[in-house]
Amino acid sequence: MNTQIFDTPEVQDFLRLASGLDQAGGNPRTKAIIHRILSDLFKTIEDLDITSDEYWAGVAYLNQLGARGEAGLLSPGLGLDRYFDMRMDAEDAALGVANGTPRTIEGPLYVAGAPVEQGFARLDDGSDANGHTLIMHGTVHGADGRPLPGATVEVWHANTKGFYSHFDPTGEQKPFNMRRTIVTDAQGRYRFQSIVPVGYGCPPDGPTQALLNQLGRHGNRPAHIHFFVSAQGHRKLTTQINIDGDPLVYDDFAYATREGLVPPLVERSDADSIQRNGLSAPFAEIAFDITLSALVDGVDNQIVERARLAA
Ligand code: MBD
Ligand code: FE
Repeated sequence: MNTQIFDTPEVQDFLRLASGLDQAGGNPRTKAIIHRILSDLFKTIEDLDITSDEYWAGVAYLNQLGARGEAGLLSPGLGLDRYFDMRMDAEDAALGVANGTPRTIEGPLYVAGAPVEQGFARLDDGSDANGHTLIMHGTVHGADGRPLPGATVEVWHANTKGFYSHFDPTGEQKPFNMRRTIVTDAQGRYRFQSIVPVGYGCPPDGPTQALLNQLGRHGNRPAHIHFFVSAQGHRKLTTQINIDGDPLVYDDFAYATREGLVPPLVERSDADSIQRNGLSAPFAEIAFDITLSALVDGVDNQIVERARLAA
């Protein structure tokens, strides 16, 4: 039987009561958001005739999600992070703001406080036995197209098991392995040596993967490298590049792949390239230039504040 009570004055009054709308204290914005979400949830329960058992399974699920620290992982998995990017893109389009390099989601695994290096950094500590050397480099350009000396390029990525330092369940990685902040040189260039990362997979026994299983979806990302790029007079860019050729480049559970963010990866095995990079074995090379967008009316109108680990 599908009980229909949502639209009664009794339920509508109850929603306002539960959301504190009849109280003088509290935060009006919180009240408005809770009133809307609670109303949508009540309506969903009625429309889909959600059972008590289903509801309490959901409550238990939220507790598991928090206990495992996976709320920030389910979020991109359900496309919410991508949705916020779509909204920022649309906001820019409406304002006539041009973006050079496309934004894409931050993800949950950034750590503040990485070592700062000038122009060049070695990201890996050489301990990943399966590591294939990667040389990545490019120029950071301003909104006017000119190179930007002194821009900061924060970069972070996974190892060959798809694990990030500070979040590695094996405990193998030292703090800030494969995390650096590189300051661009006088020509606006950044350059780093690291190893080619491998794609991330959600913890197979975790609540995010459990829900994805219910949706018939996988929980894997293609290999990728994250960036925050900041410079005077410009908006902070949050983006990633994918490793070209990864079979999941266009099948990312977190929906972060975008046109313009899959630069070619070139294998270099000639003696000259190896020597010029101070290496002793073949390596992969990625060239990737970055163009920032200008401040809007003198401010970064899209800066994102969120809880982030700092070490
Ligand atoms: C990641 O490495 C990541 O970038 C995202 C978005 C989600 C999970 C793991
Ligand atoms: Fe990532």
